[in-house]
Amino acid sequence: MGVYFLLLFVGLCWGQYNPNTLPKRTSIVHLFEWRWQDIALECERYLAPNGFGGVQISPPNENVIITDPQQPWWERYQPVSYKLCTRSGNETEFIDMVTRCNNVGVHIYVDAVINHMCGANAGAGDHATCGSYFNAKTEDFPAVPYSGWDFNDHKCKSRSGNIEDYHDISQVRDCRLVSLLDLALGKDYVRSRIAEYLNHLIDIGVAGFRIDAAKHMWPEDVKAILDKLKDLNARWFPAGTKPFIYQEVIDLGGEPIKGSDYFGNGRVTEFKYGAKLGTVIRKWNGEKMAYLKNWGEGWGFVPSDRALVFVDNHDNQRGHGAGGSSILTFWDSRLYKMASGFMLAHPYGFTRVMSSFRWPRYFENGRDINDWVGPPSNADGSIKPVTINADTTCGNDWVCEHRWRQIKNMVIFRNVVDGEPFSNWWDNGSNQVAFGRGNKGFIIFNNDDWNMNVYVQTGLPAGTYCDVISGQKENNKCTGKQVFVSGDGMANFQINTDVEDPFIAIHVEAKL
Ligand code: QV4
Ligand code: CA
Repeated sequence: MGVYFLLLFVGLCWGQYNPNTLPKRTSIVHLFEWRWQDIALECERYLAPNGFGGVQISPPNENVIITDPQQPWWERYQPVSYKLCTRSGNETEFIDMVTRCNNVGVHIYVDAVINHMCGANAGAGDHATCGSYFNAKTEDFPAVPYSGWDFNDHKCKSRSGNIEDYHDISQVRDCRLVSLLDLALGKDYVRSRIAEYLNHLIDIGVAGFRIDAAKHMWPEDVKAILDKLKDLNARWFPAGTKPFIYQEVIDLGGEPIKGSDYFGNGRVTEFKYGAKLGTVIRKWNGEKMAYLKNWGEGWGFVPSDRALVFVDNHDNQRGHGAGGSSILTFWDSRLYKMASGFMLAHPYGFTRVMSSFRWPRYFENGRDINDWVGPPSNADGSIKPVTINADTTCGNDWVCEHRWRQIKNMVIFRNVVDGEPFSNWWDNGSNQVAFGRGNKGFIIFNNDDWNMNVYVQTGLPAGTYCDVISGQKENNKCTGKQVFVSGDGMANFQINTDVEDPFIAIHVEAKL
């Protein structure tokens, strides 16, 4: 009996840090701006068969419709109510997506925008994705309902009412982030409306939440909301399972608010990860891959089991949020695949793969003035479906990085090596590096400007392995390079600088 209670206790106390994916499914993908019906299809036809653990979806609650500029992607970060209708779909389609994805073992993680409502300048009327009336000026949101009493105006001490100084902890929490009406999360009434919204999603079957703009909420207010949440729906999750919580806290250092302030609630997004990895792979500021030997906490990141990591996200892939110009995105595809390969092979953190849409970037004075452009859409504003081409890529300007062979195969690699230690590190003192994961997998990079031809210890059993970067194992044949590992675990790797992808990855499930 004692063991049972111990397991229950362990389950209870660390529940919210546990991503709640099925065993050996170790990544989620952010299907940014996808429609619910397309996500349901992708779960069944692609994500489940390829071992993705879940999907982060765009905010599913009613948002303001902005016409200047024309329906920017960021209008979805301006709530009008907690009704489940947006350009991605209505409540029926949302329920269908969660049910179908859960039924194939791919879980749903909701982007929860709970720090604020719409911008102060969003006007009044029913220009919202569910047609609900609201009045930003009078802070009237009858579809929740919220009134002027439910916002932080009296608590904010800044001159403009907006956050003016990120070194003033109270301003960051109690004033408006770029004029977004700041909810009074200190009030039980507001906490209860938000908990009602999140519990409605839990009843439908979601597995957890990205807490948007967590830095702008007092950790104890977030905790008070989380304490009101139900356990996950027992139709798909073991009894007593807590929702997975990962909080968006941009902490690159230099501000009083730290990611660790939020550990009591769940994991946090580690933005240093993508910023530093981009700098190393671009070989900027004298950085080189040999320095990645102590990657993770050794680089000042939060503890691995409190980290949600990513190469880029929907903000910093377009110059919003944090990370600056070092962030690698699909626009830098060759380096992006290397960074994604490194992230997915390395044991640090829980990994999220970005899946984007293409937009007409247009730089003026070094800034992309089209950074606002929303998802591919029709003349009536409806979002275009995700079409799948014969070569498995996506059409209609959906980038589908998660379907790129190199990235999809590294998601599988991470599943195969799950639980195995970081091992057999090798480097040439410059930008040729390699490491293994126990006796299950091995990866090697050549990011130098000269060819590589080395013999290194892989830690793998003898045999012939298919490189899952240049190809994969199909019908017991390698469609790309082959690697021969000898009885002592040694293998020869040749990577010329002109190859499509200057890295090789092998694992025991891609062995002939
Ligand atoms: C502008 C001015 C304001 C002015 C206001 C009113 O900047 O100073 O007061 O007009 O005249 C959009 C516009 C922004 C506009 C604002 C309000 O871009 O120019 O303010 O609306 O009208 C996304 C976008 C924002 C966007 C916001 C709301 O990135 O540009 O603002 O949605 O539509 C910090 C936070 C971090 C945040 C990051 C972007 O610590 O939490 O900034 N990241 C999250 C999300 C992000 C989202 C929000 C938070 C807000 O990842 O996508 O912002 O929910 O680092
Ligand atoms: Ca706030």
